[in-house]
Amino acid sequence: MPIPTTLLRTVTAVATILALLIGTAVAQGLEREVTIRVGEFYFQVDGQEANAPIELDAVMPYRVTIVNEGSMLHRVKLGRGVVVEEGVPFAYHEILFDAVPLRITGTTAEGATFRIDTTYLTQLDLAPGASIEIAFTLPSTTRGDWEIGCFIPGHYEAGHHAALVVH
Ligand SMILES: [Cu+2]
Repeated sequence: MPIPTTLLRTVTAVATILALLIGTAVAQGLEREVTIRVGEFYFQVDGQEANAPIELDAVMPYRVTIVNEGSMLHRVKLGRGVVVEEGVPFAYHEILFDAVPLRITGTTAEGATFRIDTTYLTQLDLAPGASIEIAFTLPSTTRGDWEIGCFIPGHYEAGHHAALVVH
């Protein structure tokens, strides 16, 4: 017996509405967006104090935008265990974005755009006005205490670092 046309139309309409609802949920709910503003000498998420701990959840897709709104070059690293060379903080022993798939897109201070796909990121050099967006999902093994810091000579010592906690 053929399926009545009206029933078929109803089924199709319901399927279309479901597809639209699912599409909206994916677009709205999946990637969490966080903006970290950088300047002299702070990292700041909207609604938080400068250099307040930045909190992220593992196993959640993120799009983190890091913007240099200051007037100096900043060299941003995410990791833990500060390496000090000849009395100067130089880098982190352990790197947060090690073996983590990353999609990095950005705009240089001159307005040029770029995209890099990688699984390893040691540092971001951000000229004044530059903005970089990193899309990633941290694995559960990264849960714990980390740090975001700037390693332009003198900046880390001036307090240019903040705790970063992965839950
Ligand atoms: Cu800095």
